Amino acid sequence: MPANLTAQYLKAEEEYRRATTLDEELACLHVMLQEIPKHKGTDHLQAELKSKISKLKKELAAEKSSGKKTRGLRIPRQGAGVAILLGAPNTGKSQLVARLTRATPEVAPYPFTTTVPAPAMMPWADVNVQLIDTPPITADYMDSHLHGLIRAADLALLLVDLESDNGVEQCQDLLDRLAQTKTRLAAKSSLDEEDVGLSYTQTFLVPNKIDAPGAAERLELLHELCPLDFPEYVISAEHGTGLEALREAIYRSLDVVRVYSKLPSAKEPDRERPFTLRRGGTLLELAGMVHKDFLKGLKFARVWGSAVHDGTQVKGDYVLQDQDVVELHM
Ligand SMILES: Nc1nc2c(ncn2[C@@H]2O[C@H](COP(=O)(O)OP(=O)(O)OP(=O)(O)O)[C@@H](O)[C@H]2O)c(=O)[nH]1
Ligand SMILES: [Mg+2]
Repeated sequence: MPANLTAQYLKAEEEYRRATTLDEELACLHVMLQEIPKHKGTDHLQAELKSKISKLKKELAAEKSSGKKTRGLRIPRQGAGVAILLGAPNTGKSQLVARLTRATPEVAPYPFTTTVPAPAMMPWADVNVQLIDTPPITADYMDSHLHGLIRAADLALLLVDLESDNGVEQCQDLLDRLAQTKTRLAAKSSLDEEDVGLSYTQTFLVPNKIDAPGAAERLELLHELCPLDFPEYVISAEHGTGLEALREAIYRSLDVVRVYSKLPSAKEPDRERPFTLRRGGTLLELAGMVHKDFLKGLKFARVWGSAVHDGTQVKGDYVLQDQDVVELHM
C-alpha cells in the first residue's frame, strides 16, 4: 500500500541519507517518525524507524562512553555534492579522479591499487563537487566503509572496464554483491518505503577505456548481458574522451542552484564562492548557511536574478534560482 509520505518526511529522509554523524541521523529519524502518516500501511515502516532510533541511541551511548567512533570512515561532505566512484579492480577509477580533479592517486595496471577511499574536489564552472575514489569491489571483496559512503553520496559512478574480457562479468559481480546488502544502486536515489535500512543511490553507468581494441563490441555485450536503466556516459579516462560531458552531468545530477551573497554595502557580490542549495531551497535555508544569526533575525532580502526584478524584496519562503544574487537584511 502506498504510504503517502509527506513532503516533510521525504525531506527528512533525504537528509537522513546524507547525514554524516550519528546525531544528525538520529535527528532525521525523529522527524521521519513524527511526520510519517500513522495508518496500517505504514505500521511496518514505523516499527523500522523505532528500532533504528533505539539502535542509534545505543550506538551513540557506546561512542560517548568509549570516546571512540563506532562507525568507520566518514568523509566530511564538501562542495556542491558528492559522487562516489565504484568498480571492479583496474576499471580506471583512480585514472578518472586524476583527470577530473587535481588529485594524484596512484594509477597502475594491477588490481587493488587503491586501498582506502579518498576524496578529491572536481571543479565545474565556479563550484566544486567532491569525488570519492575507492578500493575495488569484487565477488568476494568489498571495503566495509563503502556502504556508508555509497549511502551518503548523491551519485555513484559505476565504472566498467571495456579493455578486459572480464569487464561485464565483473560489473555483474559488483551488482550482485551489492544486491546482497542494503546499499544498492538505482537510476534515482531513494530509501525503500518498507525498509528504511535499504537505500538506493542514484547511479551513472560509466563504461571506460573506449579507446581500447574491441571496446565497442564489449560495450554492446554489456548492454545485452547486463541491461541497466542508469544514464550512461562512455569515456576514455586516459584519452579524455567524454570527460567534459560526464563532468557536467555529475554536476547536473546534484540538482543544486548557485547563489551569490552580497553585503548591503558592497556593489558586487562575492562571485568567487557561491553557496549551493538543493533546487527548491528557500531564502531561509540560505540564511542558515550564511550565519545562524541570519536564520533567527532575517527580516528580508533583496534579490537580483532570473525570477524577479533587480533588487526585489523577498521573504524567507522565496525559492532561490540558479545564480541569484542575494543581499540579506536583519
Ligand atoms: N586504455 C586505457 N587504459 C586505461 C584507461 N583508464 C585507465 N586505464 C588503465 O587501467 C589501469 C588501471 O587504472 P586505475 O585507475 O589504477 O584503476 P582503478 O579502478 O583505480 O584500480 P584499483 O585501484 O585497483 O581498483 C591503469 O593501467 C590505467 O592506465 C583508459 O581510458 N584507457
Ligand atoms: Mg584505484
